[in-house]
Amino acid sequence: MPGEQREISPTLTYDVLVVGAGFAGLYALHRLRGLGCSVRIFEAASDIGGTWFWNRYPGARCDIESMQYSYSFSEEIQQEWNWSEYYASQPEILRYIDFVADKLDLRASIQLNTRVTAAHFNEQTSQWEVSTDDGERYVTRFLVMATGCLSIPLEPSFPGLPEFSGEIYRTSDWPHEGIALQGKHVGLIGTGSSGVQIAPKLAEQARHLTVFQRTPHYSIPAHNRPLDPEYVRGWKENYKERRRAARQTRNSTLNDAGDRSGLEFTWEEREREFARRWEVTGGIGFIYAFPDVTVNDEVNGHASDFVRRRIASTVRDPANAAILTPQGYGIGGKRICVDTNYYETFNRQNVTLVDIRSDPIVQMTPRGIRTKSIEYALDVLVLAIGFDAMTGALTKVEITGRGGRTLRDHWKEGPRTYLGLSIAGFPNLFVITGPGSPSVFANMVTSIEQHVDWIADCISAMRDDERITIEATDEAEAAWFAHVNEVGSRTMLAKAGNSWYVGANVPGKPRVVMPYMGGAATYMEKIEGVARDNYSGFRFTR
Ligand code: NA7
Repeated sequence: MPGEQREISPTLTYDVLVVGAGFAGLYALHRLRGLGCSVRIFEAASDIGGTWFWNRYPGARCDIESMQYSYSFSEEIQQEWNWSEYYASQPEILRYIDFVADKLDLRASIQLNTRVTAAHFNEQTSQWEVSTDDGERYVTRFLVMATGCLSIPLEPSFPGLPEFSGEIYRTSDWPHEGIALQGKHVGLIGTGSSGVQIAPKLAEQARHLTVFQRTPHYSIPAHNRPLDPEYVRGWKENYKERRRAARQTRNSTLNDAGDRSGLEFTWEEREREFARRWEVTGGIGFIYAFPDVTVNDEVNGHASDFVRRRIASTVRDPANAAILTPQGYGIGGKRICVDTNYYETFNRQNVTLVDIRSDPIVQMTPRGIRTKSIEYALDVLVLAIGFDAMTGALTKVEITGRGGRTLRDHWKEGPRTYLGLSIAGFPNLFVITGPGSPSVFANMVTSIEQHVDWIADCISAMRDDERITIEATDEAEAAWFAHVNEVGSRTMLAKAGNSWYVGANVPGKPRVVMPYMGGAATYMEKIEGVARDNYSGFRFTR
C-alpha cells in the first residue's frame, strides 16, 4: 500500500524507475544509464516493444514511413538497420526494437511481467515509493512514465458478451500464435485504424466477415511498397540533415507538405493535388496537401468531399458506399486511417457491412450478435474498439503526489500538465509524450526522443546543482493547460468533438483536446526555451 512504512532493501532503491519498455522506456534507459544513474524498467508484458508487442493483429503496420519511424539518436543504428518496406509491419518493427535493445545491451535492466500498480511520493524523503503487482516495493528518486498513449484497451460493455459461445479476440492483445480463421464466420466491431487494417486480412482468411460499423472513418490508400535501395541510400547518406529538417516541421516528419493555403488555389487545382496524393503518394500525407486542410472549413470540405467521392467510385454496392461514407464531420476530425484495400474489401462476396447506427447492437447471444433487426451467427468476434488514450495508462496506476492528492483527482476536469511532461504537485515525476505535448500528432519516436533528452538533461542539471526535486508550478500548469485548450479549440478535432483525442470514446472522460496542436517544432522551441531559462515554470528544492 502506498504510504505503508516498511524497510526497503537498498538493492531495491534506484535513481530512476521507468515504467514501460516500448520505444520511450528503452531510450530513457539508455540515456539515463549513460548519465551514470541506476535505472530499472518495469514492463507488464512478457517482452519488450510496448504498442508493437501487443498490437500484433494481421495487417498491423505503422502509417509513418519506416525511414522516419525509427530512432535518430544513434548514427550507427540508423545506418546498420535495414527496413524492407515503405511502411513497416508490426513484426518488422518488433525485430527492430529487439535489435536496438540487444545492441545497447538493455535487457539486464528490464524487469518483464511486472506491472506497476501504485506510486506514492513521500514528502519526508522526497522519493517515490513504487508498488508492483508481484507485491514488491521499490524506492526511486525519479519516476518516468513511459507508458504510451494507446496502451489501455477499452473494456467491451456489450450486454450478454459472456454468453457468446464463440471465440473473442482483441486487436490490442492478439494471440502470439495467431488464429486459424479458415471456414469461420467472423464478426469485427470497430473501424478505426486497427479495424481498417485488419478487415481486409480477415476477409481474405475467413469464410465470411461481418463488419459492424458505428462511425465511418476517412481512410487513405497507403500504397505500401518494398523500399527502393536508391531511396534508402538517399536517406542514409542524408540522415543527419533530414532528421534535423523533420524536427522543424509541425509533426516531426518530412512529408511533402504543401506550404500555401488551399484557398490560394482554384477548385480544379486543389482537386488535382488531392488526386495525386490519393493515387500516387498515398497515406497520411493526403491531409498535408495544404497547411489548412484541417483548419479551414472550405479546404477541409473539399478534401472530405474528395474522399467521399472516391468511396463512391470504389465500393460497388451504393448502399455499402453510403454506409462507409463519413458524414457530419470533416477529414481530420477523427484520426485519419491509412489502408490497403479497405474499401475494396466491401466488394467481396464474403463480406457484409452492418450500420449499427441505424440498426444498433442490442446484445450478444450464444450464437453471435443480435442487432435491433437481425441476429448474425458468428464463430469468432474480433474487437478493435480502441483505447483509453493518452491518460488511461497513467490514471490506471494509483499515483499520489503531495498531500496525498491522486493523479485521478488532479485530472478530474481534464489532463492538466505543464508541457505534457510534468504535473504540479507530483515532484520528480516525468511523463513521456503526455497529454499537453504533440505526442500522437507528431512522429512518436521523435516526440519520445525529444522528451527523453529533455528529461535526461534536466536530471543531469539537477545533479550538478544539487537540487533534490523539480516540480511544475500551479500557475505554469494552468497557463499551459489553457494554451493547449485554446490551440486545440481551433482545430477539426474540437469541431468534430468525437474522437479519442478529446476523450469522447470513454464514458465520463472530460472532453478536452489532449495533444498539443501548436506543432512539434513550436513545441520543441518552447521546451528548450524553458530549459535555457533555468526551467521557468518549475520549482526546485535543494
Ligand atoms: P479507434 O481509432 O479508437 O477506433 C475504435 C473503433 O471502435 C471506432 O470505429 C469506434 O467507433 C468503435 N467502437 C468503440 N466502441 C464501440 C462500441 N461500443 N460499439 C461499436 N463500435 C465501437 O481505435 P483503433 O485501435 O482503431 O486505433 C487507435 C489508434 O492506434 C489510431 O488512431 C492510430 O493512432 C493507432 P466510433 O468511431 O467511436 O463510433
